[in-house]
Amino acid sequence: MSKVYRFPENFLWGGATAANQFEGATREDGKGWTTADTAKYEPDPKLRMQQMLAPMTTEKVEAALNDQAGLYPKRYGVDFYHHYKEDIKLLAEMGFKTFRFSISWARILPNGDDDEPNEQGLQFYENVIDELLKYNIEPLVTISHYEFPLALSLKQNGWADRKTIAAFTHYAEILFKRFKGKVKYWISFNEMNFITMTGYLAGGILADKNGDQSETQVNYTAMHHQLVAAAQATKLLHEIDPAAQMGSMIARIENYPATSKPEDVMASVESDHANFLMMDVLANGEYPSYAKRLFADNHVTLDITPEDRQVLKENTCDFVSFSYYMSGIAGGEGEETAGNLMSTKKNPYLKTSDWGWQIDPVGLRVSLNKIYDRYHKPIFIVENGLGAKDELTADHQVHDDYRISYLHDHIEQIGEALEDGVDVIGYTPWGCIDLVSASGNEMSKRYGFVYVDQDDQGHGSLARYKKDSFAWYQHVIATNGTEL
Ligand code: BGP
Repeated sequence: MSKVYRFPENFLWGGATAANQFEGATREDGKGWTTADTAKYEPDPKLRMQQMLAPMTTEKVEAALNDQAGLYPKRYGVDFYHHYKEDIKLLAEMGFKTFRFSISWARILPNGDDDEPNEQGLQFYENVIDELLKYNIEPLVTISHYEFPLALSLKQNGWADRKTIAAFTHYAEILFKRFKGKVKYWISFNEMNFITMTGYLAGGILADKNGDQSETQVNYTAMHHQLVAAAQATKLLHEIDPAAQMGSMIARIENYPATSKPEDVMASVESDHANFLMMDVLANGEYPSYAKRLFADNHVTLDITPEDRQVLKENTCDFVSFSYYMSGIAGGEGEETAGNLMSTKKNPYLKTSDWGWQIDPVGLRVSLNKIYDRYHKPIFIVENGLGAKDELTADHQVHDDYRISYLHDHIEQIGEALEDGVDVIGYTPWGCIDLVSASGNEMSKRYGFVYVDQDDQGHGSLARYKKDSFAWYQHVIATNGTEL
Protein backbone atom coordinates (compact mmCIF):
# COMPACT_ATOMS: atom_id res chain seq x y z
CA MET A 1 0.00 0.00 0.00
CA SER A 2 1.46 3.31 -0.94
CA LYS A 3 1.30 6.18 1.50
CA VAL A 4 -1.68 8.56 1.37
CA TYR A 5 -0.89 12.26 1.32
CA ARG A 6 -3.23 14.95 2.59
CA PHE A 7 -3.28 18.12 0.52
CA PRO A 8 -5.07 21.23 1.82
CA GLU A 9 -8.74 21.34 0.84
CA ASN A 10 -8.36 24.38 -1.40
CA PHE A 11 -5.06 23.26 -2.96
CA LEU A 12 -4.64 24.87 -6.38
CA TRP A 13 -3.95 22.04 -8.84
CA GLY A 14 -3.40 23.22 -12.38
CA GLY A 15 -0.89 23.76 -15.15
CA ALA A 16 1.30 26.49 -16.62
CA THR A 17 2.08 28.13 -19.96
CA ALA A 18 3.58 31.35 -21.34
CA ALA A 19 2.26 33.59 -24.11
CA ASN A 20 5.43 33.53 -26.22
CA GLN A 21 5.49 29.73 -26.41
CA PHE A 22 1.77 29.08 -26.56
CA GLU A 23 -0.28 31.85 -28.15
CA GLY A 24 1.11 32.41 -31.62
CA ALA A 25 -0.79 35.01 -33.69
CA THR A 26 2.11 37.32 -33.21
CA ARG A 27 1.13 39.64 -36.06
CA GLU A 28 -2.58 39.76 -35.24
CA ASP A 29 -4.83 42.38 -33.71
CA GLY A 30 -2.26 45.11 -33.27
CA LYS A 31 0.44 43.24 -31.34
CA GLY A 32 3.95 44.68 -31.53
CA TRP A 33 7.08 42.60 -32.17
CA THR A 34 8.68 41.00 -29.12
CA THR A 35 12.11 39.64 -28.30
CA ALA A 36 10.67 36.09 -28.53
CA ASP A 37 9.83 36.70 -32.20
CA THR A 38 13.54 36.76 -33.04
CA ALA A 39 14.20 33.24 -31.66
CA LYS A 40 15.07 31.16 -34.71
CA TYR A 41 14.80 27.37 -34.83
CA GLU A 42 18.28 25.84 -34.78
CA PRO A 43 18.30 22.34 -36.34
CA ASP A 44 21.47 21.22 -34.51
CA PRO A 45 20.47 20.38 -30.90
CA LYS A 46 24.05 20.88 -29.72
CA LEU A 47 23.97 24.53 -30.76
CA ARG A 48 20.55 25.43 -29.36
CA MET A 49 21.43 26.44 -25.82
CA GLN A 50 24.44 28.38 -27.07
CA GLN A 51 22.25 30.25 -29.53
CA MET A 52 19.73 31.02 -26.78
CA LEU A 53 22.30 32.48 -24.42
CA ALA A 54 24.44 34.32 -26.99
CA PRO A 55 24.31 38.11 -26.66
CA MET A 56 21.84 39.71 -29.09
CA THR A 57 22.55 42.78 -31.19
CA THR A 58 20.52 45.33 -33.16
CA GLU A 59 21.94 43.86 -36.35
CA LYS A 60 20.76 40.34 -35.45
CA VAL A 61 17.30 41.66 -34.53
CA GLU A 62 16.99 43.41 -37.89
CA ALA A 63 18.17 40.30 -39.71
CA ALA A 64 15.52 38.20 -37.92
CA LEU A 65 12.73 40.63 -38.76
CA ASN A 66 13.77 40.70 -42.42
CA ASP A 67 14.34 36.96 -42.69
CA GLN A 68 11.57 35.61 -44.93
CA ALA A 69 12.83 32.02 -45.07
CA GLY A 70 13.71 31.22 -41.43
CA LEU A 71 11.61 29.33 -38.93
CA TYR A 72 10.58 31.29 -35.81
CA PRO A 73 8.35 28.92 -33.79
CA LYS A 74 7.49 31.39 -31.03
CA ARG A 75 5.69 33.50 -33.61
CA TYR A 76 3.09 30.78 -34.09
CA GLY A 77 3.31 28.77 -30.81
CA VAL A 78 0.49 26.22 -30.81
CA ASP A 79 -2.09 28.88 -31.64
CA PHE A 80 -3.76 29.15 -28.25
CA TYR A 81 -4.90 32.54 -29.55
CA HIS A 82 -7.47 30.80 -31.71
CA HIS A 83 -7.87 27.59 -29.67
CA TYR A 84 -8.37 29.06 -26.20
CA LYS A 85 -11.96 27.87 -25.78
CA GLU A 86 -11.13 24.31 -26.79
CA ASP A 87 -7.98 24.33 -24.65
CA ILE A 88 -9.64 25.70 -21.54
CA LYS A 89 -12.41 23.13 -21.93
CA LEU A 90 -9.74 20.41 -21.78
CA LEU A 91 -8.22 21.98 -18.66
CA ALA A 92 -11.67 22.09 -17.07
CA GLU A 93 -12.20 18.44 -17.96
CA MET A 94 -9.01 17.60 -16.07
CA GLY A 95 -10.49 19.43 -13.09
CA PHE A 96 -8.00 22.31 -13.02
CA LYS A 97 -8.43 24.72 -10.12
CA THR A 98 -5.95 27.18 -11.56
CA PHE A 99 -4.23 27.96 -14.85
CA ARG A 100 -1.02 29.91 -15.20
CA PHE A 101 -0.54 31.93 -18.38
CA SER A 102 1.29 35.12 -19.23
CA ILE A 103 0.23 38.33 -20.88
CA SER A 104 2.31 39.60 -23.75
CA TRP A 105 3.26 43.19 -22.99
CA ALA A 106 3.42 44.06 -26.71
CA ARG A 107 -0.15 42.85 -27.23
CA ILE A 108 -1.26 45.51 -24.73
CA LEU A 109 1.29 48.21 -25.54
CA PRO A 110 2.74 47.47 -29.01
CA ASN A 111 5.70 49.80 -28.48
CA GLY A 112 6.05 49.00 -24.80
CA ASP A 113 5.46 52.56 -23.64
CA ASP A 114 2.37 53.72 -25.57
CA ASP A 115 0.05 55.99 -23.61
CA GLU A 116 -3.09 54.08 -24.53
CA PRO A 117 -3.52 50.30 -24.59
CA ASN A 118 -4.47 48.21 -27.59
CA GLU A 119 -8.08 47.29 -26.85
CA GLN A 120 -7.96 44.12 -28.98
CA GLY A 121 -5.10 42.81 -26.86
CA LEU A 122 -6.91 43.51 -23.60
CA GLN A 123 -10.07 41.95 -24.98
CA PHE A 124 -8.27 38.73 -25.86
CA TYR A 125 -7.01 38.26 -22.31
CA GLU A 126 -10.36 39.24 -20.88
CA ASN A 127 -11.95 36.51 -23.00
CA VAL A 128 -9.41 34.00 -21.70
CA ILE A 129 -9.98 35.05 -18.10
CA ASP A 130 -13.78 34.95 -18.45
CA GLU A 131 -13.57 31.53 -20.05
CA LEU A 132 -11.48 30.27 -17.11
CA LEU A 133 -13.84 31.78 -14.55
CA LYS A 134 -16.76 30.13 -16.32
CA TYR A 135 -15.26 26.79 -15.21
CA ASN A 136 -14.20 28.12 -11.76
CA ILE A 137 -10.54 28.02 -12.78
CA GLU A 138 -8.51 30.65 -10.92
CA PRO A 139 -6.28 32.61 -13.35
CA LEU A 140 -2.62 32.86 -12.27
CA VAL A 141 -1.11 35.55 -14.46
CA THR A 142 2.56 36.24 -15.17
CA ILE A 143 3.03 39.85 -16.26
CA SER A 144 6.37 39.28 -17.98
CA HIS A 145 7.51 35.86 -19.17
CA TYR A 146 10.60 35.84 -21.42
CA GLU A 147 9.37 38.38 -23.94
CA PHE A 148 9.80 42.08 -24.11
CA PRO A 149 8.47 44.68 -26.57
CA LEU A 150 11.19 44.85 -29.21
CA ALA A 151 10.57 48.55 -29.78
CA LEU A 152 11.71 49.25 -26.21
CA SER A 153 14.85 47.15 -26.67
CA LEU A 154 15.78 49.18 -29.73
CA LYS A 155 14.81 52.47 -28.13
CA GLN A 156 16.28 52.15 -24.64
CA ASN A 157 18.05 48.80 -24.35
CA GLY A 158 15.30 47.04 -22.42
CA TRP A 159 15.69 46.74 -18.68
CA ALA A 160 19.13 48.33 -18.78
CA ASP A 161 17.36 51.70 -18.74
CA ARG A 162 15.67 52.98 -15.59
CA LYS A 163 12.85 54.40 -17.75
CA THR A 164 11.66 50.85 -18.33
CA ILE A 165 10.45 50.74 -14.71
CA ALA A 166 7.85 53.42 -15.50
CA ALA A 167 6.84 51.70 -18.76
CA PHE A 168 6.32 48.43 -16.89
CA THR A 169 4.29 49.93 -14.06
CA HIS A 170 2.09 51.73 -16.59
CA TYR A 171 1.51 48.39 -18.33
CA ALA A 172 0.85 46.61 -15.02
CA GLU A 173 -1.56 49.31 -13.89
CA ILE A 174 -3.60 48.85 -17.08
CA LEU A 175 -3.85 45.12 -16.33
CA PHE A 176 -4.74 45.55 -12.67
CA LYS A 177 -7.51 48.03 -13.45
CA ARG A 178 -8.97 45.97 -16.27
CA PHE A 179 -8.87 42.60 -14.47
CA LYS A 180 -9.65 43.83 -10.96
CA GLY A 181 -11.84 41.32 -9.13
CA LYS A 182 -11.14 38.64 -11.74
CA VAL A 183 -7.49 37.77 -11.20
CA LYS A 184 -6.40 37.01 -7.66
CA TYR A 185 -2.87 35.67 -8.27
CA TRP A 186 -0.20 37.60 -10.18
CA ILE A 187 3.50 36.95 -10.76
CA SER A 188 5.60 39.93 -11.76
CA PHE A 189 8.47 38.27 -13.68
CA ASN A 190 9.18 34.72 -14.74
CA GLU A 191 12.39 33.15 -13.37
CA MET A 192 13.91 36.47 -12.29
CA ASN A 193 17.29 35.01 -11.43
CA PHE A 194 18.17 34.37 -15.08
CA ILE A 195 18.52 38.08 -15.87
CA THR A 196 22.08 38.03 -14.55
CA MET A 197 22.97 35.41 -17.19
CA THR A 198 20.71 36.11 -20.13
CA GLY A 199 20.26 39.80 -20.79
CA TYR A 200 18.24 39.45 -23.97
CA LEU A 201 15.94 36.57 -22.99
CA ALA A 202 15.07 38.00 -19.58
CA GLY A 203 15.70 41.68 -20.09
CA GLY A 204 15.49 42.67 -23.76
CA ILE A 205 19.11 43.87 -23.66
CA LEU A 206 21.12 44.38 -26.88
CA ALA A 207 24.86 43.97 -26.43
CA ASP A 208 25.76 46.71 -28.94
CA LYS A 209 23.92 49.24 -26.77
CA ASN A 210 25.89 48.53 -23.62
CA GLY A 211 28.54 51.17 -24.33
CA ASP A 212 31.69 50.63 -22.29
CA GLN A 213 29.91 48.74 -19.54
CA SER A 214 30.47 45.02 -19.10
CA GLU A 215 27.65 42.61 -19.90
CA THR A 216 27.57 41.59 -16.23
CA GLN A 217 27.25 45.18 -15.09
CA VAL A 218 24.38 45.84 -17.49
CA ASN A 219 22.56 42.63 -16.54
CA TYR A 220 22.79 43.39 -12.83
CA THR A 221 21.59 46.94 -13.43
CA ALA A 222 18.61 45.48 -15.29
CA MET A 223 18.06 43.12 -12.36
CA HIS A 224 17.83 46.05 -9.98
CA HIS A 225 15.38 47.84 -12.26
CA GLN A 226 13.18 44.73 -12.40
CA LEU A 227 13.24 44.46 -8.61
CA VAL A 228 12.10 48.04 -8.17
CA ALA A 229 9.46 47.57 -10.89
CA ALA A 230 8.17 44.41 -9.19
CA ALA A 231 7.86 46.24 -5.86
CA GLN A 232 6.11 49.19 -7.51
CA ALA A 233 3.71 46.84 -9.26
CA THR A 234 2.98 45.16 -5.92
CA LYS A 235 2.16 48.57 -4.45
CA LEU A 236 -0.17 49.38 -7.34
CA LEU A 237 -1.89 46.00 -7.18
CA HIS A 238 -2.57 46.37 -3.46
CA GLU A 239 -4.01 49.85 -4.03
CA ILE A 240 -6.15 48.90 -7.04
CA ASP A 241 -7.31 45.44 -5.96
CA PRO A 242 -6.58 44.79 -2.27
CA ALA A 243 -7.86 41.19 -2.48
CA ALA A 244 -5.29 40.25 -5.12
CA GLN A 245 -1.83 38.85 -4.36
CA MET A 246 1.55 39.35 -5.97
CA GLY A 247 4.13 36.59 -6.14
CA SER A 248 7.83 36.69 -6.92
CA MET A 249 9.37 33.87 -8.92
CA ILE A 250 12.73 32.27 -9.55
CA ALA A 251 13.97 29.16 -11.34
CA ARG A 252 15.04 27.11 -8.36
CA ILE A 253 18.27 25.26 -8.97
CA GLU A 254 19.02 22.99 -6.04
CA ASN A 255 22.79 22.63 -6.22
CA TYR A 256 24.14 20.01 -3.82
CA PRO A 257 27.77 20.14 -2.65
CA ALA A 258 29.83 17.86 -4.90
CA THR A 259 31.31 16.18 -1.79
CA SER A 260 31.46 16.77 1.96
CA LYS A 261 34.66 18.77 1.41
CA PRO A 262 33.99 22.11 3.18
CA GLU A 263 34.88 24.10 0.05
CA ASP A 264 32.20 22.23 -1.91
CA VAL A 265 29.65 22.92 0.81
CA MET A 266 30.56 26.61 0.65
CA ALA A 267 30.16 26.51 -3.14
CA SER A 268 26.64 25.23 -2.57
CA VAL A 269 25.91 28.10 -0.16
CA GLU A 270 27.18 30.58 -2.76
CA SER A 271 25.05 28.95 -5.41
CA ASP A 272 22.01 29.50 -3.16
CA HIS A 273 22.99 33.15 -2.75
CA ALA A 274 23.09 33.69 -6.49
CA ASN A 275 19.83 31.77 -6.94
CA PHE A 276 17.86 33.41 -4.10
CA LEU A 277 19.16 36.96 -4.48
CA MET A 278 16.11 38.44 -6.20
CA MET A 279 13.61 36.54 -4.10
CA ASP A 280 15.44 37.63 -0.95
CA VAL A 281 14.99 41.25 -2.00
CA LEU A 282 11.31 40.93 -2.93
CA ALA A 283 10.31 38.75 0.00
CA ASN A 284 12.38 40.48 2.69
CA GLY A 285 12.27 44.03 1.33
CA GLU A 286 15.99 44.68 1.14
CA TYR A 287 19.21 43.44 -0.39
CA PRO A 288 20.66 40.62 1.72
CA SER A 289 23.97 41.15 3.52
CA TYR A 290 25.79 38.74 1.17
CA ALA A 291 24.91 40.94 -1.83
CA LYS A 292 27.79 43.35 -1.12
CA ARG A 293 30.39 40.67 -1.63
CA LEU A 294 28.54 39.07 -4.54
CA PHE A 295 28.47 42.42 -6.39
CA ALA A 296 32.13 43.09 -5.58
CA ASP A 297 33.16 39.65 -6.83
CA ASN A 298 31.31 40.36 -10.09
CA HIS A 299 32.74 43.89 -10.38
CA VAL A 300 29.25 45.34 -10.30
CA THR A 301 28.15 48.68 -8.84
CA LEU A 302 24.45 49.46 -8.58
CA ASP A 303 22.68 52.78 -8.39
CA ILE A 304 20.24 52.03 -5.57
CA THR A 305 18.45 55.25 -4.60
CA PRO A 306 16.81 55.93 -1.21
CA GLU A 307 13.44 55.85 -3.04
CA ASP A 308 14.29 52.40 -4.44
CA ARG A 309 15.07 51.13 -0.94
CA GLN A 310 11.83 52.52 0.38
CA VAL A 311 9.61 51.01 -2.29
CA LEU A 312 11.31 47.63 -1.84
CA LYS A 313 10.95 47.82 1.94
CA GLU A 314 7.26 48.74 1.89
CA ASN A 315 6.04 46.38 -0.85
CA THR A 316 7.17 42.84 -0.28
CA CYS A 317 5.53 40.02 -2.20
CA ASP A 318 2.54 38.09 -0.85
CA PHE A 319 3.70 34.63 -1.90
CA VAL A 320 6.81 33.08 -3.36
CA SER A 321 6.88 30.83 -6.38
CA PHE A 322 9.40 28.93 -8.40
CA SER A 323 10.00 26.49 -11.21
CA TYR A 324 11.66 23.22 -10.37
CA TYR A 325 12.81 20.66 -12.91
CA MET A 326 16.11 19.26 -11.73
CA SER A 327 18.97 19.50 -9.29
CA GLY A 328 22.64 20.16 -9.93
CA ILE A 329 26.02 20.12 -8.26
CA ALA A 330 28.13 22.92 -6.79
CA GLY A 331 31.91 22.69 -6.52
CA GLY A 332 34.04 19.68 -7.36
CA GLU A 333 35.11 18.32 -10.69
CA GLY A 334 33.42 15.96 -13.08
CA GLU A 335 31.38 15.26 -16.14
CA GLU A 336 28.86 17.89 -17.22
CA THR A 337 25.21 17.38 -18.06
CA ALA A 338 22.60 19.77 -19.43
CA GLY A 339 20.10 21.69 -17.33
CA ASN A 340 17.55 24.50 -17.25
CA LEU A 341 19.39 27.27 -19.15
CA MET A 342 22.70 26.13 -17.67
CA SER A 343 24.73 22.97 -17.52
CA THR A 344 25.78 21.31 -14.28
CA LYS A 345 27.84 18.36 -13.09
CA LYS A 346 26.54 14.82 -13.10
CA ASN A 347 25.09 13.41 -9.91
CA PRO A 348 25.76 9.63 -9.89
CA TYR A 349 22.58 8.99 -7.87
CA LEU A 350 20.22 10.52 -10.43
CA LYS A 351 18.80 9.60 -13.80
CA THR A 352 18.43 12.21 -16.51
CA SER A 353 15.68 13.18 -18.94
CA ASP A 354 16.07 12.82 -22.73
CA TRP A 355 17.53 16.32 -22.59
CA GLY A 356 20.05 15.52 -19.85
CA TRP A 357 18.23 17.27 -16.99
CA GLN A 358 18.72 15.39 -13.69
CA ILE A 359 15.49 14.01 -12.29
CA ASP A 360 15.32 14.55 -8.55
CA PRO A 361 11.94 14.49 -6.76
CA VAL A 362 13.54 14.63 -3.29
CA GLY A 363 15.31 17.81 -4.40
CA LEU A 364 11.89 19.42 -4.67
CA ARG A 365 11.22 18.64 -1.00
CA VAL A 366 14.67 19.99 -0.11
CA SER A 367 13.92 23.22 -1.99
CA LEU A 368 10.45 23.57 -0.49
CA ASN A 369 11.87 23.26 3.00
CA LYS A 370 14.70 25.70 2.35
CA ILE A 371 12.38 28.25 0.80
CA TYR A 372 9.84 28.02 3.59
CA ASP A 373 12.53 28.24 6.27
CA ARG A 374 13.87 31.32 4.50
CA TYR A 375 10.66 33.30 3.89
CA HIS A 376 7.73 31.84 5.88
CA LYS A 377 5.44 32.80 3.03
CA PRO A 378 2.96 30.65 1.09
CA ILE A 379 4.64 28.79 -1.75
CA PHE A 380 3.22 28.22 -5.23
CA ILE A 381 5.13 25.65 -7.34
CA VAL A 382 4.42 27.22 -10.71
CA GLU A 383 6.48 24.98 -13.01
CA ASN A 384 7.64 21.38 -12.86
CA GLY A 385 7.63 18.59 -15.40
CA LEU A 386 9.40 16.27 -17.76
CA GLY A 387 10.38 17.38 -21.24
CA ALA A 388 10.17 14.17 -23.28
CA LYS A 389 9.76 12.83 -26.80
CA ASP A 390 6.20 11.53 -27.15
CA GLU A 391 4.92 9.18 -29.79
CA LEU A 392 1.43 9.59 -31.18
CA THR A 393 0.00 6.21 -32.14
CA ALA A 394 -2.14 5.66 -35.23
CA ASP A 395 -5.26 5.82 -33.07
CA HIS A 396 -4.12 9.12 -31.49
CA GLN A 397 -2.91 7.85 -28.15
CA VAL A 398 0.22 8.83 -26.25
CA HIS A 399 1.38 6.32 -23.65
CA ASP A 400 3.45 8.63 -21.47
CA ASP A 401 4.01 6.46 -18.40
CA TYR A 402 7.45 8.15 -17.97
CA ARG A 403 5.68 11.51 -17.46
CA ILE A 404 3.19 10.02 -15.02
CA SER A 405 6.06 8.51 -13.06
CA TYR A 406 7.97 11.84 -12.95
CA LEU A 407 4.94 13.82 -11.79
CA HIS A 408 3.84 11.10 -9.36
CA ASP A 409 7.23 11.12 -7.63
CA HIS A 410 7.32 14.92 -7.42
CA ILE A 411 3.77 15.16 -6.06
CA GLU A 412 4.69 12.62 -3.37
CA GLN A 413 7.53 14.88 -2.32
CA ILE A 414 5.16 17.86 -2.15
CA GLY A 415 3.06 15.67 0.15
CA GLU A 416 6.14 15.03 2.28
CA ALA A 417 6.91 18.75 2.40
CA LEU A 418 3.35 19.48 3.52
CA GLU A 419 3.95 17.05 6.40
CA ASP A 420 7.21 18.90 7.11
CA GLY A 421 4.98 21.94 7.74
CA VAL A 422 5.67 23.77 4.47
CA ASP A 423 2.76 25.95 3.33
CA VAL A 424 2.39 24.89 -0.31
CA ILE A 425 -0.73 26.44 -1.87
CA GLY A 426 -0.63 25.17 -5.44
CA TYR A 427 1.08 23.19 -8.16
CA THR A 428 1.04 24.00 -11.87
CA PRO A 429 3.10 21.55 -13.98
CA TRP A 430 4.72 23.17 -16.98
CA GLY A 431 3.33 23.10 -20.52
CA CYS A 432 0.09 21.33 -19.57
CA ILE A 433 -0.80 21.49 -23.24
CA ASP A 434 2.26 20.91 -25.48
CA LEU A 435 3.97 24.12 -26.54
CA VAL A 436 7.20 25.42 -28.06
CA SER A 437 10.25 24.84 -25.85
CA ALA A 438 11.77 27.95 -24.28
CA SER A 439 15.40 26.95 -24.69
CA GLY A 440 15.22 24.91 -27.90
CA ASN A 441 12.43 26.54 -29.94
CA GLU A 442 11.34 23.01 -30.75
CA MET A 443 8.10 21.00 -30.49
CA SER A 444 9.84 17.64 -29.98
CA LYS A 445 10.37 18.42 -26.32
CA ARG A 446 6.91 18.00 -24.86
CA TYR A 447 5.60 18.45 -21.32
CA GLY A 448 1.82 18.29 -21.73
CA PHE A 449 -1.10 16.18 -20.64
CA VAL A 450 -2.48 17.14 -24.05
CA TYR A 451 -0.59 16.38 -27.26
CA VAL A 452 -0.59 19.03 -29.97
CA ASP A 453 -0.14 17.79 -33.53
CA GLN A 454 2.68 20.02 -34.72
CA ASP A 455 6.31 19.21 -35.50
CA ASP A 456 9.55 21.18 -35.25
CA GLN A 457 9.01 22.63 -38.71
CA GLY A 458 5.59 23.95 -37.76
CA HIS A 459 3.74 21.30 -39.75
CA GLY A 460 0.67 19.59 -38.35
CA SER A 461 -3.06 19.91 -37.88
CA LEU A 462 -2.78 21.53 -34.42
CA ALA A 463 -5.34 18.97 -33.25
CA ARG A 464 -5.27 18.30 -29.51
CA TYR A 465 -5.15 14.68 -28.21
CA LYS A 466 -5.31 13.49 -24.60
CA LYS A 467 -2.25 11.57 -23.43
CA ASP A 468 -2.45 8.81 -20.79
CA SER A 469 -1.27 11.38 -18.24
CA PHE A 470 -4.48 13.36 -18.84
CA ALA A 471 -6.72 10.80 -17.11
CA TRP A 472 -4.09 10.16 -14.47
CA TYR A 473 -3.84 13.86 -13.50
CA GLN A 474 -7.61 14.20 -13.66
CA HIS A 475 -7.83 11.46 -11.03
CA VAL A 476 -5.11 13.04 -8.88
CA ILE A 477 -7.07 16.29 -8.82
CA ALA A 478 -10.42 14.58 -8.25
CA THR A 479 -9.01 12.78 -5.20
CA ASN A 480 -7.07 15.89 -4.06
CA GLY A 481 -3.82 13.97 -4.21
CA THR A 482 -4.88 11.09 -1.99
CA GLU A 483 -4.72 8.69 -4.95
CA LEU A 484 -1.60 9.11 -7.01
C1 BGP B 1 11.42 27.49 -17.72
C2 BGP B 1 10.58 28.53 -18.41
C3 BGP B 1 9.51 28.04 -19.29
C4 BGP B 1 9.82 26.71 -19.89
C5 BGP B 1 10.48 25.72 -19.03
C6 BGP B 1 10.97 24.48 -19.71
O1 BGP B 1 12.72 27.94 -17.64
O2 BGP B 1 10.00 29.42 -17.50
O3 BGP B 1 9.19 29.08 -20.18
O4 BGP B 1 9.72 26.52 -21.19
O5 BGP B 1 11.54 26.28 -18.33
O6 BGP B 1 12.09 24.80 -20.46
P1 BGP B 1 12.33 24.25 -21.92
O7 BGP B 1 11.14 24.67 -22.71
O8 BGP B 1 13.57 24.90 -22.36
O9 BGP B 1 12.45 22.80 -21.77
